[in-house]
Amino acid sequence: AVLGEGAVHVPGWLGRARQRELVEACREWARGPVPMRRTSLPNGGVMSVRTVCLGWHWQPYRYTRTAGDVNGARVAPFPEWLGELGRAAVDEAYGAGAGDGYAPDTALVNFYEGDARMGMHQDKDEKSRAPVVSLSIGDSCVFRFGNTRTRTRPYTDVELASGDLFVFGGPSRLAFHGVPKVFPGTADPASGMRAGRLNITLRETGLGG
Ligand code: MD5
Ligand code: FE
Repeated sequence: AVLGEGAVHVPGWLGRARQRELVEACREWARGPVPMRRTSLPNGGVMSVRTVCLGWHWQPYRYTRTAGDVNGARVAPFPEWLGELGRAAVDEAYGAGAGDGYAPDTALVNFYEGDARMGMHQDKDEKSRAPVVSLSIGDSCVFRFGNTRTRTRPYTDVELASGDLFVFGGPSRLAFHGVPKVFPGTADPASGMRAGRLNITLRETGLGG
């Protein structure tokens, strides 16, 4: 389904075996070298979502190679197979060949447990305007897809379920968006998730090196 120019939702794109592989990989990444943690914000707040990064470490509001706000360690490398998955995702959303040249160099893995949510925001810390590939596993959620001007209406609420792919490119790349609600206990155990929601985003930082 196309929600806006460049915003394409592909329900059930990841098969269950692929979901389980990704969950297993995320479990490993969550252990380190930089452990998955709630990100502290400059205003003193703490995000309810837990995050671990690959390739580049996101901290509000920049990308670094080391996690100065966690334990100072260098983040785990971004694996080549995840780049391949990203190119396949862009092909799926935009058509064969569209993923050629897509070269994500960072992944943000978000884990939503309990009442974890994500407020409306824009992803604008990347210098590249290449698409963001979003993969959801585990509990279903309400994803709020907004507009590029304000964090309020108009927006469209979509339910994202385990295995869903969403690609945000073109004008939608800078749309406000958030996750106002996760539905606990909706994860299919065959996804590899016992509880909670996992979201993996692939991005190009545009930082090079
Ligand atoms: C999530 N993560 O479900 C979402 C999926 C984040 C974040 O928002 O920043 O970690 S990514 C959704 C996204 C990315 C880029 C643009 C747009 C949505 N968009 O224009 O709507 O944990
Ligand atoms: Fe975001």
